[in-house]
Amino acid sequence: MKTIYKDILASISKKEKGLAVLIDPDKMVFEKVPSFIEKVNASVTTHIFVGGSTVDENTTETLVEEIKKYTKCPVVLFPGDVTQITGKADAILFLSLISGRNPEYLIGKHIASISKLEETNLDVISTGYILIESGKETAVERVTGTEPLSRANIQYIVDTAKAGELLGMKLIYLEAGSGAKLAVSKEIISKVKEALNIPLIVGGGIKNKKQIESAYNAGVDLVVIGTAFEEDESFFDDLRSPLSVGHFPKGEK
Ligand code: 1GP
Repeated sequence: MKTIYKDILASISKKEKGLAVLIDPDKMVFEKVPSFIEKVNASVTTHIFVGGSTVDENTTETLVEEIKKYTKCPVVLFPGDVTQITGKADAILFLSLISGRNPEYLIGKHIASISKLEETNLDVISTGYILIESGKETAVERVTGTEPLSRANIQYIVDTAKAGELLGMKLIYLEAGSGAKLAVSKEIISKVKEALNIPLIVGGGIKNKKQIESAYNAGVDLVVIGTAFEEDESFFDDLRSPLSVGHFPKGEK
């Protein structure tokens, strides 16, 4: 069994921060994997997340195998669907969309995934996934048929995150949605962090170093970025030198 979650906790206890690059199997051109991963390796990236809202069956497994040839970074599945589960990765965010009221995304897909998951050695990380309003409709909203939480009602977001923790979830992920117009605000992050005793992940609409640092300063433990790297790989050049905070060490192969 891999120890990705334990490693995250150990890094947090040393006040280190994580940066995950999200690769969508639907958007990544297979031939570009070696050069893309070379940039990931030269940057402060600590994790590679793989997943998307709609992905063809088997594409994820082939992509994960290819990525693993070139990096020591742990590969964590961030699945939009049961078909994206593969034992070739190191861990999986076992996401329950606790901001929504669609039973399929709260528990249904989880039950459907068990036979597949039990064939793997993935580190299964129970994650409270909270979608937050971000200025326009996002794929998560469309695919799951759920409403995001209002940005203005911070106490409700805090209570949702805390309920996730008290239900035994090991991580909370505040999601503005891929390509979000507005990233999750500093105010929301700091209030949620204050209430939690488990690690906090934030993603959606984060496009530059300043936004990453601002999220860290507000209390995020791990930032997730996808679109900004898809649109411009030179963003990795800004992330070669250490940011204002230390980063988790990369994993061992
Ligand atoms: C989406 O949080 C991730 O699920 C990343 O979002 O693509 O906007 O970076 P971006």
